[in-house]
Amino acid sequence: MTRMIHILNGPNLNLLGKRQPEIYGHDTLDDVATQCAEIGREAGLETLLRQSNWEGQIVDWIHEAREQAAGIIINPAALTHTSVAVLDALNTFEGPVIEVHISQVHKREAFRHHSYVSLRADAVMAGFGIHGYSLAMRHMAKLLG
Ligand code: CA2
Repeated sequence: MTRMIHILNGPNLNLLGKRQPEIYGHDTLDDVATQCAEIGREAGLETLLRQSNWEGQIVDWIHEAREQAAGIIINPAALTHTSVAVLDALNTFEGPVIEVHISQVHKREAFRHHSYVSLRADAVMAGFGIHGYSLAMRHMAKLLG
């Protein structure tokens, strides 16, 4: 059976490629989905990419991943820095979790330097642009063997 990777994206990431290209680049979330699916195919992994502006929806999708996914790649966006609820949900997931940030958050405002999600993440990518998702997929394939 093909193993499934859920790629979850938080608030405002629907605007990727449409606003602030100087920070987040020109590629869209659809481009991310295409690239991750391609890497997944090579590695025998299926991918499902989702985005929501709602914290509770992200929590519900993490619960869904408990039943359906072998691993989670998550860019929680601003929820990274605020959400104990997302952290608590991730703590109930048993497989590998990789946190991705498109921008180099440690070069930005101080409030972006702390991540609740990093308390659970097995690996963290920051500052690789959307390539960070591809790198996370490759690392996920390695972790899952
Ligand atoms: O660098 C990242 O990936 C972030 O997770 C992006 C979040 C930010 O709050 C985090 O500190 C770092 C913001 C997502 C907003 O996405 C946009 C994309 C394009 C245009 C406007 C917003």
